[in-house]
Amino acid sequence: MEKKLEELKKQILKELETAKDSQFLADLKVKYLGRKGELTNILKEVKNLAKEEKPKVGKLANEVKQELTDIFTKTERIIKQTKGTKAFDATMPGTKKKQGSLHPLTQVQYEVEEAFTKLGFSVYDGPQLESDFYNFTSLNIPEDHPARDTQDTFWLENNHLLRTHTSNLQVRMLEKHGVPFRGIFPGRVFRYEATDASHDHTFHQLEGLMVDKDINIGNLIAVMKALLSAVFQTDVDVRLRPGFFPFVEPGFELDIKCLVCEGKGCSVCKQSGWVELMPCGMVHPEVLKFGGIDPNEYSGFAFGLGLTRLVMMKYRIDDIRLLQSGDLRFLKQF
Ligand code: FA5
Repeated sequence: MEKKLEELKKQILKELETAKDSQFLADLKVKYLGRKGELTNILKEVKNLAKEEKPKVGKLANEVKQELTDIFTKTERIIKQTKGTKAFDATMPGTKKKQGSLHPLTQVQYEVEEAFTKLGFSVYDGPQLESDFYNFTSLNIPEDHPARDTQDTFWLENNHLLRTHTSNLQVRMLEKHGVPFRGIFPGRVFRYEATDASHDHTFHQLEGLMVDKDINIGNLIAVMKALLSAVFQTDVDVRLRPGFFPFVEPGFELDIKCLVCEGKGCSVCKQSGWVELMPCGMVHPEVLKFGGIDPNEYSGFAFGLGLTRLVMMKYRIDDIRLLQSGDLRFLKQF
């Protein structure tokens, strides 16, 4: 009987370890210590033992009962104290606080940066508040050139402005780093224009510039393709057509088939089925000269990716204004 008592005690203690709530504990108590409980039954058998065994076993049985009753009481108290809070278990993995997420623009910017870093490009930053010289003149857009009209912006009193494109960094980079040069410069740009589904007054571009000996259009197209497959991870329809920018010669417009409507026509692509994504071209000799580079020795390509438009295409966002709205219902989807 002593052995039986020891085994029963072990079993009860084991089951007590799993007790998480008062109801479970109460049921366990009835099962073992109740009127018809297993321990109570053993206690009842003591009276049938031989006379010389009775005192020893009876004492042990009462001790076990008392010990278990105390443990039940203690466990009940712990359960009540930790009610509503989880018992601390140092072996459990830590809990994570719900955090925000990166803005979709930042996510795509990082993807593009990674793709270009693999191609040997470095990532640079530069001023958003710019001089007339770097934003226009050094890009072969002198005062009174009609190309200025296509990029009206917010002017300050000292002939400075909020940059209209990331091309403002082309000459700055050549001046600072010289050649050979391979870099991208993502950032915010500003234009004084009416907004619609695909135009905002503040948006993001990502400029690319590569200048070295013997750079040609083949290099430019290879880099464009690498970029698009890194971002979309699948083939997308693009078209290349001639485009005019005073700082490239020849110049191209790279359009992407609108992924919001699959090319059928919508407000994002202005019913055309195509979205202007990435103008590009071979750097104009005048720009190289402004950067202190000899155009007879060096050539290069540049592109100005509309990063915000790229995000719209990637996530099929049908209104550009959502991206800067700060609306959490929109942002929580990314
Ligand atoms: C430029 O800004 C040139 N600096 C691009 C360039 C760089 C050409 C290097 C050649 C060599 P554009 O104004 O077209 O070009 O703008 C470039 C891209 O920015 C557009 O294709 C479009 O994707 C995006 N974009 C232009 N205006 C807006 C706008 N208001 N809202 C959102 N995206 C815009």
